[in-house]
Amino acid sequence: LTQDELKKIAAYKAVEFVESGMVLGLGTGSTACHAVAKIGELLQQGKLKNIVGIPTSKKTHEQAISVGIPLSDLDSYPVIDLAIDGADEVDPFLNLVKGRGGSLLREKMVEGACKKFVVIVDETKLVNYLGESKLAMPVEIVPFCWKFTARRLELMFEEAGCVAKLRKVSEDGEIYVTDNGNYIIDLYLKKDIGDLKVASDEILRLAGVVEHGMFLDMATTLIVAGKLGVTVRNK
Ligand code: DER
Repeated sequence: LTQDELKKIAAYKAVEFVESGMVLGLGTGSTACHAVAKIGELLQQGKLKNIVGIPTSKKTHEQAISVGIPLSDLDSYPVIDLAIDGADEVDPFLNLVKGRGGSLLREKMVEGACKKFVVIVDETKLVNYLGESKLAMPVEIVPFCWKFTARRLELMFEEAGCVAKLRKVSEDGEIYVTDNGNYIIDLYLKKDIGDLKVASDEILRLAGVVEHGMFLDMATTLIVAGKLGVTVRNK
């Protein structure tokens, strides 16, 4: 089974939790897009009815429209029944790293408004602690004096050997701009970031920071698709 097939298996399993009449948070990324497609298919077949989707990115907004999912937003639906989204890393306590696809702010807003947040991953996303993959820990910041903010973030996690990089669209140097008109600083840590809640609060206290990609104590259910099959685990 390819990684994409595993992502599809996890996504389809999560869609089994969807009931007619639900308001759904629609995630962003290569795993969540399978769930969005499946929901559209079930609506089209009449197996699901009266669904309202709350997209977590412009990209998901477009995909949802293309598959016929009626859409609305948090202003109209401040409480959401169920969100389905992927993750970049999942630790044993269902803490997540998200945002390597650039949508962390709207994802965190939508998923923070949900009664149930189902995370769908292939087994490669499982880690012993957040940051273990040594890949990017994204932080969305305002563009104003981004170098200042990047440097402050780097110094904040100096002991963990932190290097802060401004996310670019491509090597040619065009700066990546989020759906919200902000920049993303990717933090690369050589060592464990320590207490996640402490790190989270410290990052959010820095003026210029909008939000970060650690989703702590938010997920309620984890669906993992692996070589041995698919597992569902509630927090
Ligand atoms: O960027 C994001 O937040 C995505 O949801 C990411 O966490 C998972 O993306 P993937 O399903 O393409 O790996």
